[in-house]
Amino acid sequence: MALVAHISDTHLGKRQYNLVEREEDLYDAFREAIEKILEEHVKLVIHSGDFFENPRPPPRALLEAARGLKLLKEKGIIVLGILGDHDTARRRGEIPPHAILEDMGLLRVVGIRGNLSLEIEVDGERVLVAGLIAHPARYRRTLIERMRIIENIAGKFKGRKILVLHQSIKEFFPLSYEISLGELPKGFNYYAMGHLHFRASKVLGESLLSYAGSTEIMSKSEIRDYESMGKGFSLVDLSSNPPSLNWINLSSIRRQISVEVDFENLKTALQKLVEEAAGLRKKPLVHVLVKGKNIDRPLAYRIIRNVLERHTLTYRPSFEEEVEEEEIRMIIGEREVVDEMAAKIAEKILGSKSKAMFSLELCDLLYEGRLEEALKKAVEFYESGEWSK
Ligand SMILES: [Mn+2]
Repeated sequence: MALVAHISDTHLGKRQYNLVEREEDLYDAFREAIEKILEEHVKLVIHSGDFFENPRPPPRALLEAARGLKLLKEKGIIVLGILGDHDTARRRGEIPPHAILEDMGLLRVVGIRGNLSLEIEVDGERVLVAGLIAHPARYRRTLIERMRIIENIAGKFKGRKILVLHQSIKEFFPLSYEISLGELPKGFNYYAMGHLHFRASKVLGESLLSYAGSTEIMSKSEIRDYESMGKGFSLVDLSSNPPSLNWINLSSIRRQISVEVDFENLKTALQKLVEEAAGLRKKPLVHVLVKGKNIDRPLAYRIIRNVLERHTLTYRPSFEEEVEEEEIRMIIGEREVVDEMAAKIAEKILGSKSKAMFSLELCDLLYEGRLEEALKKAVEFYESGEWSK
């Protein structure tokens, strides 16, 4: 067996910004990925979790999944998957959507019901695929225990071995993680990772680890990575040590453009953006951060709407008010002065005294780790109706 397609975080059923077009975009990306997988003559497809956005996906998402997987099955391609944090059933007695696909013979799930591994035959060769359901950080100890069990299973198996996980690894995402590289079970040829939405890979001696990344831009924070790395799935050749990796890009992905513009240049900057985006297959989604002093927001909204409305799927404006230099210098002073200045600045940015007071009190409470009180305060503020003023 040589080629394996590794796909992840397809999030079918997700509807970004509650736009039906964005739900469609994710189906488009999935369909294109299936088409491209078929072109590559792979025999095995690994899905490393978050197949669906939610454990109760809309029927449309299930239909898209079933149709895609059926095309693979017709070509004799085996599909194996694990559950991610998004599509794991959360209530007792509830089954994950994957169970339907499994029942139809379209997908085999590892990492649930005590099935931590599966031996399959690919091109006349025995292959071990082990995997675990996504474990949140609070179940780290269970995760580590289960990874040790998997390491034992792998130790007894002669042949190619793949481990599938849906976790964040410290070395790839130090901001939030459940495990570090050194804690992974040893002995696998390929570590097929899901959960982090960016593409990443690392050679570990004779083995290869890679995050396939998400198939579409699921949030604003993924734009930069998409621009530099593209998005799609991974093609892994297991015949060498370490295995080799090829990123396959999808072309159906909707561009998202994130710009920072000075209020004075708003119109010209947006016009230029529209010109540059004219050749795109799908209308882009634009995030605009308007910066400046005393921004005339109604005017800014008008300019943004006039220039972008017809040329974008949607636009997401946000504002950043510049703080006077004098005000910044004063902040480095007495506590009372600081509080007073902070209140002034917050009022300027948020547009009302009550919102400013609320935000500062909230900051204080959170800073001191008083989460319960902060939550109570937030609920009170929400219920008071002050937030919408
Ligand atoms: Mn995830």
